[in-house]
Amino acid sequence: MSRSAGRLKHLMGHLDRPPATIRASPTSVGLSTPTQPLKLRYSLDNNLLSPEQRLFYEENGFLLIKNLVSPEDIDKFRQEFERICRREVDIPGLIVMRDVAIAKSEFVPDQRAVSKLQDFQEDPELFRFCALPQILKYVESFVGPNIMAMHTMLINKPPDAGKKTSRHPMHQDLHYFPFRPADRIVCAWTAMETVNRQNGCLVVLPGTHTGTLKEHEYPEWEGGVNKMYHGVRDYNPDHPRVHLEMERGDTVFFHPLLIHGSGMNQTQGFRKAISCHYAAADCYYIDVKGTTQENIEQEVNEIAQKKFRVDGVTFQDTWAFRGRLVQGNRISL
Ligand SMILES: O=C(O)CCC(=O)C(=O)O
Repeated sequence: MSRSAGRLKHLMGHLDRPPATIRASPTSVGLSTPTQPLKLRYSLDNNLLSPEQRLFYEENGFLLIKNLVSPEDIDKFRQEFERICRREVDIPGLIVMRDVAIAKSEFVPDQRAVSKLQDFQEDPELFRFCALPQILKYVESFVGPNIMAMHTMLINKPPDAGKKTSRHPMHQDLHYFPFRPADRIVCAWTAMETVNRQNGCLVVLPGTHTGTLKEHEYPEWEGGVNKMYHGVRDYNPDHPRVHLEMERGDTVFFHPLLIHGSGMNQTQGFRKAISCHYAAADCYYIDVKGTTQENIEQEVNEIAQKKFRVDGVTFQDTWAFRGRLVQGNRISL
């Protein structure tokens, strides 16, 4: 441990009651070098994160942990995904999405037709990911001890069919969430195989989690855009980017305001990742009327109306319906 990190560790013994102020030194990766006193506002102390890791998350809005999920578990998640694609199981509430470039092609009952599974909270095998103790321990460092799994996805980024539709536009996940506070929400995203720039790894804009929620809309892409893939309307294109190249089992935790997306899959393989968004169980729902989130609220409500065939399902209802407690007590979500 560096001297400054040792000093920080000592100081952190006094943090987390009222937010404290410390002067931080640069982290080892040098993505951001604060010169101002830094408030530890984005992470909590549960004796897991080192001072360097805490500072890194505070400054950059993400934290990559190598080798967190075992190859055995990843294989099981992959097998379950394949069973779903072959339609051997029917999971209530599961949304199976297809890439725009292949959605209208002849139906192929295997993974080639599926670009993403959403809302697998009722699939006991896939949902095991959300409750893995080694993941929850990190999640607790960001959201606290009472944890809800709110949003689940298995992303199967297909080889790009030449229209660049396999890209995911730069966005902030908070755009999709009608609950707050943002700082008590975190995503865990685990690579299910090697992900790199060739197959479309995640790309993040470090430090953007300290900004506000921006306006999102469908990007005007010539080849089309996948459903629900809203992008940030304007962000600084010159902001430094970090491509998160990861190995199978590596997991990145990131803040819901962090601007991120993923590139085109230029390989012939399907790039797989599994993710869950967690929130503190005492987060509260907000009304998004009159905010930049109205467009996503409307889209989600239309989908919910078609799916459940009942009027009056609210944006908040759709989240309350899929949220599951994974640790501690269920409070307000
Ligand atoms: O896995 C990816 O390609 C990006 C996923 C993502 O950012 C999302 O679905 O919000």
